[in-house]
Amino acid sequence: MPTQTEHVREANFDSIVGPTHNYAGLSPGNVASSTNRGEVSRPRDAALQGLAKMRALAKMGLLQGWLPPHPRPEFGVLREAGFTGDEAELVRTAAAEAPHLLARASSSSFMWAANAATVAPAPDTEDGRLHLAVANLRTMPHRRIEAPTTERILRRVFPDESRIVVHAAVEGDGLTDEGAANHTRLAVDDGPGTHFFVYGSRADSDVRPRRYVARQTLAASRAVADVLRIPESRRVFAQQHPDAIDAGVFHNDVIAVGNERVLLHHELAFLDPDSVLAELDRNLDGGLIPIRVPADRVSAEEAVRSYLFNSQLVTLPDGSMALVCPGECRDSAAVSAYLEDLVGDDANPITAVHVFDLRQSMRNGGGPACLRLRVGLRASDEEAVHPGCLYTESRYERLVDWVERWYPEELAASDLADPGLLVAARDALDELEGILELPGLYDHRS
Ligand code: SUG
Repeated sequence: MPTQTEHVREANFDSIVGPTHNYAGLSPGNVASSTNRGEVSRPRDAALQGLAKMRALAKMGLLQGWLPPHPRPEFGVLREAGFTGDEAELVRTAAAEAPHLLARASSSSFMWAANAATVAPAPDTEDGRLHLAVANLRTMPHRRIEAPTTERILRRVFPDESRIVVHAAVEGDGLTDEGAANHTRLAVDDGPGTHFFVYGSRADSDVRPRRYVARQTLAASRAVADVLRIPESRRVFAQQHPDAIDAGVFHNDVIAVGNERVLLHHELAFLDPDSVLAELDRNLDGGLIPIRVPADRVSAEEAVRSYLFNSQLVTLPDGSMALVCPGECRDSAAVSAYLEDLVGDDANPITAVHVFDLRQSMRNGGGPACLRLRVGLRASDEEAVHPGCLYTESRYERLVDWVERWYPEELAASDLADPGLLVAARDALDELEGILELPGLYDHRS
């Protein structure tokens, strides 16, 4: 059996959706984003749906946190493109002359916290500290602007460098990294973690998708593993199946989800599933519980439509596991039938399914798992987290009230040029600094 290490409890940090959540169709290869391009969004519902999920998981006895939204629009995007003037003028001229740039600068895509960083809990790392590597998100122009703000936020949420280290995003040719969406920590009980990295392409191979872009490279996954100080022997790398990417699986977390020793995955998830699963099993000293979902039960297209694999797989306080699914899974006859069999099967520890309405996020290709960053904490690390970013019922109520007062009910693309939205978004964030006890967080706004 693997050696025992200190107990790691998983916390889920969900990002609070921003008031400019909208559907701009900015992510080719993400079917929902392209399909819903130009639709009117509902930012208030989006934020409340996210908060309701956080509350429900906290009530299940899980450790829950939240991350503050990024300020939007990101005026730097407009200034770099040559637009000038005060903020109201910037948005007005950008809306008239380059609406795609205004959409890029206004996106709430930081809300998918699984893409914020990759995380290695302290007992897994060479220096015994918890490490977070901010993702560079270089592939998509509207997402690559997130890294500096994500870094600033994470440094405030995890301020104690003696225990928790936040690293800037990796940089370099060919290093395109999407964070924890392509990473899974597996472990047998309190044994050491195995870090499983999934990439879409590698420089020395022509095997890559034909229709869409592969967002993560092997070189980036390796660089992230180095930054996180994960021992070589505890890293496993696997290539995503290019046909999956071409079916709309732009991140591994759209086709596989793992927790402890369980890896629930679609048969099309990996290019060479047999060798990947064998290597993971060896790394876990024979303890891996692989659950393979065959395409004749759930097709790759149905997996993308329902986001079955973008469920959160969590360990409940009694040691059993639950799957936290989006409502779209219930709407799918194939997925519902599969889930019923999964829960009824004693060969795996999954005993419950919880369903959430996350429609606003789902319409941009983000399910329950996208909305959260998993951070494995020892008891001593928990004390090192900024308390204002850990769930309490009273702070939850203040956040709901805050969203209800500040967030627009509906948002169309043309509304992004409204100076009233700018002012409201700014005032809202000023108030949020107080609620989360993060004074000065937004002082650096561009
Ligand atoms: O990067 N959608 C995000 C969804 C990210 C989901 N995250 C994980 N799978 N972990 C993306 O494609 C759409 C924005 C728009 O079209 O307006 C967007 O960015």
